[in-house]
Amino acid sequence: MKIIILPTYNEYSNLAELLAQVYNQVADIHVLVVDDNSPDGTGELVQELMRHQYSNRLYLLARPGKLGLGTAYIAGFKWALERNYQYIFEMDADFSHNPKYLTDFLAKAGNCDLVLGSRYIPNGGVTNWNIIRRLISRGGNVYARMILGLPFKDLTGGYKCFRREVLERIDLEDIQSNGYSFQIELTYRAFLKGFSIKEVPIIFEERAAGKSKMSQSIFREAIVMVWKLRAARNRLKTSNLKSVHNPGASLASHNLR
Ligand SMILES: Nc1nc2c(ncn2[C@@H]2O[C@H](COP(=O)(O)OP(=O)(O)OP(=O)(O)O)[C@@H](O)[C@H]2O)c(=O)[nH]1
Ligand SMILES: [Mg+2]
Repeated sequence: MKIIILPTYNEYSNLAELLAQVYNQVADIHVLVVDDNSPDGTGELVQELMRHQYSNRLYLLARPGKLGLGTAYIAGFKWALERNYQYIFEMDADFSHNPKYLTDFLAKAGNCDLVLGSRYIPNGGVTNWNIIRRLISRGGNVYARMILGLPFKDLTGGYKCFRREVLERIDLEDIQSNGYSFQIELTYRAFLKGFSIKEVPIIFEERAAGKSKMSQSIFREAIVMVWKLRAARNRLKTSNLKSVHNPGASLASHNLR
C-alpha cells in the first residue's frame, strides 16, 4: 500500500484537479491531506471529495491552525505509520510536483529506501524561476551538501518517496526543522542511518495558483540548521529508537548498514 502526504494551506484552487491527476496516474494510491484549517475552505473540499468521489482512498487530517509544513509532514508520517503503508510520499499541493512522476518514483523505490525528486540531475530542472531564485536554490544545495558531506544533488526538494522502514528508524519527535531545512534534515538522518537513497529527475514547475508561504525567516533557519545537524551527526547516527522492521520485508539497504 502506498500513500501521499499532501500538506495544504489555502490550496482550494489546486486540490481537485491535482487529486484527479494523481489518481489518474496511480489509481490505487491513497492520499492524506494534512490541512491547517485553511481559510479558503480546502478542508471542506477534501471532505466533500472523500464523500462523493474518492472514498477509501482520500483521507483528511484536519489541524486547528497553521502549524507549519514540517509538523504537517510529521503528523502525516505518524498517521501513515500507524497504518499499513509501505511507501510514503511527500508532495506539494500546488502543482510544483507533477503527478506524472509518481510512477518513476515507484519504479526506483523498488531497489532503494528513499527516492528524492531531483531538479539538479540530468533531465531535471525548474521552470519559470528568475535568476535570483535559481541562484538561491542552487547555492543552498551546494552549501548543505558540502557542510553535511551528502552526495545528492537536490537536498531541499520536497517530492520524495520513503519506504516505511526509513520513517520508523528516524526519531520523528526529535526533528528540529520546520521550514526550508526540513527536507535536508530528513535526508541527512536517513543517510546517517545507512539507508540507500537515489534521485529521480523532476522538472519543478512554479505554483499553478494560490500564494506562496515561504518567508525569509524560514530560509534563515536553514543556514544555521545545517551546522546544528552536522554537530549532532554522531548522535543521529547511533540513536536507535525502533529498529523493529517487519522481519519479512526485504529492505534494500540491509547489506549496506
Ligand atoms: N498543512 C500545512 N501546509 C502548508 C503549510 N505551509 C505550506 N503548506 C503547504 O505545503 C506545500 C508547499 O508550500 P508552498 O507555499 O508551495 O512553498 P514553496 O513551494 O516553497 O513556495 P512557492 O514558491 O509558493 O510554491 C503546499 O502544498 C502548501 O499548501 C502549513 O503551515 N501547514
Ligand atoms: Mg510550492
